[in-house]
Amino acid sequence: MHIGRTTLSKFVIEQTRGQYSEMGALLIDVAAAVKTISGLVGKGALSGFAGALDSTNVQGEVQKKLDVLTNEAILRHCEWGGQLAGMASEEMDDPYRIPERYPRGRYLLIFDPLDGSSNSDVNVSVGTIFSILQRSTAGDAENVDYLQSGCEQLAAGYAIYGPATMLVLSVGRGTHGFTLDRESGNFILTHPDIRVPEETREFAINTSNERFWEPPVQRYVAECQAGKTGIRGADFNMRWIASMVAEVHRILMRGGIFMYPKDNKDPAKPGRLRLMYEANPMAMLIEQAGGAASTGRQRIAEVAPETLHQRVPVILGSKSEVQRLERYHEEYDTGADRPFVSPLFAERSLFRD
Ligand code: AFP
Repeated sequence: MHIGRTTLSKFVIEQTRGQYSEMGALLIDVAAAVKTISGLVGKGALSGFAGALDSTNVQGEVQKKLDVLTNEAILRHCEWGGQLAGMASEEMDDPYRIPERYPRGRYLLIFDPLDGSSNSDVNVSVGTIFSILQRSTAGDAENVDYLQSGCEQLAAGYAIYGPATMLVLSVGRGTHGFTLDRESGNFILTHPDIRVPEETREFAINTSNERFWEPPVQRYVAECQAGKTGIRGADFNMRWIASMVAEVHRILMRGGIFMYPKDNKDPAKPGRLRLMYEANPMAMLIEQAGGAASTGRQRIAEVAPETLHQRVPVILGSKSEVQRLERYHEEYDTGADRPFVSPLFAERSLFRD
C-alpha cells in the first residue's frame, strides 16, 4: 500500500510549479503513454503485434509493429494537451505537426518510442527515451527549432519495461526513479536522487566490433580485460544487453561505463546511437546523477546538432572511467600514447638489428 508515498504527478507538479507547470502537465501525459506502452509490451506474443513490418524508418532499419504502435501511443497521448509546438521521433522521418484542432504550446517532445526493439521478440527489457526542449514562443515548430544541443534540454527521461516498469526522469534538479504500481496505476517515487558511483569495475560494449574501434577504445577495453594482470590491477566485469535503456538503468543503479564508440564499420556513421533522442536525454540523466557523458572528445551535451537523426559516439557512466577514456582519446589525438621513437636513432642507429 502506498498511502502517503509520493506519486509521479505530485512530484512533477511540485518540481515544475510556476514557470514550467505546463511542462509538468506534458510529463504526466508522457507517463500515461508509458503506461499504455507497458501494457502493449507486457502482453508479449499475446499482443498480436510481434514481428516486423515491410517498412523501414529514416535510419533504413526495418520497423517492427511495436515501433509504430508505441510511436502512435505517444503522439495520441501528448498531441491534445496544448503544451506542444511539435514532436519528433526515431520512427518519423520529419517532425510531427500538432493537428489544427488542438492548441499549441512552446515545448518540443523528442523521443525513441521503443529503444531496444530488436529485443522485444526475445522478451528482454526494452524502453522509451524522451527529451523536452522549448522554443521561444508557442506555435508550430519549424525543423530548425529541434536542433538544440543537449544542454538546452528542460527535461529528459526513460521508461524501462522490465520485470517492473519504471520511469526515470530529470527536470534539471537531480535524477529520480518511479516504479509503476499496477494496482493503483500510479508511478511511485522509489529511487529519489539517484547517484552514479564515481568508480566502477564493470564495462558495457559490443565487443564484436573490436576491430572497428579507434585505438583509444581498443586500449581501454584491453586494459579492462587484462584485469589484475594488467596496469589496472583489478578484474573487470562485462555486460551487454543491446538495449541502451537497460544498460543506462544498471549504471544509474550500481555504476559502470557504457560505450557505443565511433567505429569504422560504416565510415558514414560516426556511431550507432542518435544524438537527439538517445544520447542527449541519457546524458542529462547521467550528469544529473553525478556521472559523465562524452563522445570521447567532448561532452555530449555540447554537441551542436546539424540534423534531427544524426548519430554520435556515446561513452557514459561512472565519472572516473569516462574521464580516463577521454584522456586516452586526447593522448591518441596528440600522439602522446605512441611509444617514443627517436627520429635520430631509429633511422640511423648503428645498433639497429
Ligand atoms: P534497436 O532499437 O534497433 O534494437 O537498437 C538498440 C540500440 O539502439 C541501443 O538500445 C543498444 O545499446 C544498441 O542499439 C545495440 O546495438 P548492437 O545491436 O549493435 O549491439
